[in-house]
Amino acid sequence: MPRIAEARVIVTCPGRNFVTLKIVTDDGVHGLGDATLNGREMAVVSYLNDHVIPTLIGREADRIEDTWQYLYRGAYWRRGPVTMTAIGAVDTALWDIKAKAAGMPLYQLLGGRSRDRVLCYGHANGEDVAAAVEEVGRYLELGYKAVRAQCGVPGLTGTYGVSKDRMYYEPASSALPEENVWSSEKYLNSVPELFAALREEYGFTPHLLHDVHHRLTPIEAGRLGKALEPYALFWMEDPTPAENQESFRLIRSHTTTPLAVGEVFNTIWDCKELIENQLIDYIRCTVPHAGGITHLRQIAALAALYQVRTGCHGATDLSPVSMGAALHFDLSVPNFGIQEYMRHTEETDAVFPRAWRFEDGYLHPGEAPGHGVDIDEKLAAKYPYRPASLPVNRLEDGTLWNW
Ligand code: CS2
Ligand code: MG
Repeated sequence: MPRIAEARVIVTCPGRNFVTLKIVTDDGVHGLGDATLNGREMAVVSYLNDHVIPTLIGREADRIEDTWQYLYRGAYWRRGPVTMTAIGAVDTALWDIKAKAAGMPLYQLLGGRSRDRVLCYGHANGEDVAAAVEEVGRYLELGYKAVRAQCGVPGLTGTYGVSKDRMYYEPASSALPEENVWSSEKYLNSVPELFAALREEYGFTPHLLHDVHHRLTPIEAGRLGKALEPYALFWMEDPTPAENQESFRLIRSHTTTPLAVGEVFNTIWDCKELIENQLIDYIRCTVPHAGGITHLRQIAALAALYQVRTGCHGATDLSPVSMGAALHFDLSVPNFGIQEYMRHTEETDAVFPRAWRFEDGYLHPGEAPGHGVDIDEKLAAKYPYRPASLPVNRLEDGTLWNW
């Protein structure tokens, strides 16, 4: 019965911050979990070091479910992004260890593959419609079958999802939050134009997606969804802040554009109402922030009852370890929909050697035992932590808004 001999947190910043939990068993097998929570990295580090790691040492490494219950129920203070990210990291590392000990790629332990490869979407953006259309074309040339498109809003200096660096979008930059200016009125007028131009240029074969990033009111979201219907989006993401889940009834009653929500959720309880009332089409929770593989599988099982499919968040603030774990989940889960895929920088790829690969618009987790992602600790040590915050948003009159 292997026991946990060592667990430690590795913080590295090869271009952006990543927090990785490494667990080692007394028979020398190690597993990794991603514990990165963008802009709140050190809170998770402290939670792991102060409250989780001391309880792990000496535990049986193969009791994944019991460890999950111990960390969730046993904490008394349940849920929340910091706690659930820490639990997610432990869970991922333990699944990695179990699969390595079995000599199998993780997806085999999750029931084997339900498909041959994992459809993914990339991020294209541009300062205006013409630039965004061109950029989507570049993604299609790279082989992507699905592309998320965002473009600048006339009259606003910069907005979510639009970056000067076409290859790597990174919203968390300055140590203190940057302030952006937002106008839903200006935005609402510009988005349908973008998708009309994209369908005109590329036809209806490529899947197109769009992220509203929590900014609209329910009735505005209904209006946007309706305006986008002729362009047959794969999904419209996070149209409103989803704390008010009841409001999705109103959005739904106005549009058949599919809805995707969940990147800021951390447990099945956040998803339950939206899923059970069939108010969304895709659930976007992901491995590190929703309590790991163990909990994400429960969310997917609930979603499957209602024809809701998965669409795991995969922004650059999720490390290659997360992506590895997500791809094993994606390959195995029956109700998979799509996987978000944003490229990491070369520095990040060098710190995290990996088995997963991109090919012709699809991802594959590879056949290495475990989740197939490791960390080069020597290289990681060369990139010390740099404080970085996500921006905040204000309306043109100065009112604080959702970023
Ligand atoms: C996003 C993210 O990928 C997405 O859909 O909404 O870029 C999100 O802004 C970041 O993960 C925040 O850390
Ligand atoms: Mg999003």
